[in-house]
Amino acid sequence: MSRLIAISNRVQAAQAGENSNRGGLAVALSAALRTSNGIWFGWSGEQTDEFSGQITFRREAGVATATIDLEAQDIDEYYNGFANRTLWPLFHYRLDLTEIARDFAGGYARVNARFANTVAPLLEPDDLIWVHDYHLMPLGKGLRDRGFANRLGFFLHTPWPPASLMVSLPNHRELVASLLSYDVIGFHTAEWRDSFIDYITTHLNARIEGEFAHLDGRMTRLLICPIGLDATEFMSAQGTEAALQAEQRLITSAVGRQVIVGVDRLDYSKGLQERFLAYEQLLNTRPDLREKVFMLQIAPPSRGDVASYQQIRADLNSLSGGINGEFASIDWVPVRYVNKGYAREELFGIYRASRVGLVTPLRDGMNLVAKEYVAAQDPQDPGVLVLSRFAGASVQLNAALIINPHSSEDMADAIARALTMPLEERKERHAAMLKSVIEEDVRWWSEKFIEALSGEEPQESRPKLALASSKP
Ligand code: GDG
Repeated sequence: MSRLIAISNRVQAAQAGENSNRGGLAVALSAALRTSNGIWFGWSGEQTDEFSGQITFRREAGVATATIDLEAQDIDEYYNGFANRTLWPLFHYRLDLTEIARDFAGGYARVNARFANTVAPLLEPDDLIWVHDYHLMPLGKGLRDRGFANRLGFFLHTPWPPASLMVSLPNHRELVASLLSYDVIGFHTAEWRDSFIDYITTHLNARIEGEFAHLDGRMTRLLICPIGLDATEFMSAQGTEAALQAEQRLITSAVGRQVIVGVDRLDYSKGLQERFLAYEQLLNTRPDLREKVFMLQIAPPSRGDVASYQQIRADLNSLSGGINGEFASIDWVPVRYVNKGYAREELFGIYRASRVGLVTPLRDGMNLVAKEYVAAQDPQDPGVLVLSRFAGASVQLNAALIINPHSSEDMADAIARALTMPLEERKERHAAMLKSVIEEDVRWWSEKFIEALSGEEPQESRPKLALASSKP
């Protein structure tokens, strides 16, 4: 069996059942790495005065990790710069927030080269190499240029933007062409994959045959592979002290009111302002619901070094204050807005105590919170998921109430409908979604990707490939 080498911006090995803030990705990759005796390589999250390429080897949760420290300039230009101020907004269709700067592009190229140089001595010819996310798109080409012929895979956790937005990146052709050095590229949904195909056929003259893209004699499989939840691990929170306590605490403090919950990293892609405005719309148009519901928004801050994140924090403080100022009474606070994180078991209890789960991103590669909300419900008395049509999760969780997050009216109507939905309909919708959450879980996802990375071809493309290879 080949060894798996996972490479991502940050390294976060984790054990199933471990009570931490690390999500399913860390647990699934760790499991695959343990089985294959692999290594997880990436940035330690630490800063060093001068980059030395020195690798720190550890064993965390039974996984071999290899990490490097980065210089302040790397962190500024690569991580806070090109990754989080250029690519993240661009890939979430926010051209208005996309900052184009040569320093950023330079830092991105430099750090990707540093990753390639430092990981290279660890690689053996049979290793399967799986690179994660927009931070490391050129890494595959970097390894090819250094002579590696290994199977190389890349998984994009975000959406792929329309070609008309992608071209606003000065080096777009070079960057996207570099992705075709990988043998497999994974996307959450057909929409993101098709958007990628549109770009590479229009701007690179790539050719598509079945699931494969062909360019300059290389071929890359474009795989739709939606990430799942570590459902077994997450659902094992049921009945634990921490989950029960959190559930009970929320129910007691609700004094008979229905809870509408949102849990999101504080990020402009998650549509939080729009969600608050929709809730305000609900309170305005449905006075009968006032004092009968409240919204709990958990939003741990992220990427606080980036100005647009400071801005969204200020906007939400002001929106939640405004709504509470307008509607609160002496014993009712309509919005509970909490800027801190909770342990996963507590989150389970919080989801379970909530009648409505609001997941309303403006754009989201997948969105695992939607799957967590479904997994935490009592199947005999489940809550209702209100889900944005612009989240990748809406493909699998199409039994949710699917909304347009740009319309306050649409969202307010869906929340009102969720609050009054009859038990039978709630159970039916929930059962359909739970099936997908359990069957297409994070292990299913990593196995599907690794199978493709190992070179197993899709059934339907075999005859086509045979034909192609018989041509002179
Ligand atoms: C990217 C893509 C894609 C949040 N608050 C707390 C907490 N969280 C956890 C959630 C969930 C995770 O963070 C967030 O995952 P998402 O999938 O919603 O979003 P991103 O962080 O933007 O992730 C996304 C994902 O990659 C995987 O491919 O789905 O589309 O943007 O697990 O529960 N966890 C804890 N306390 C909190 O307060 N413990």
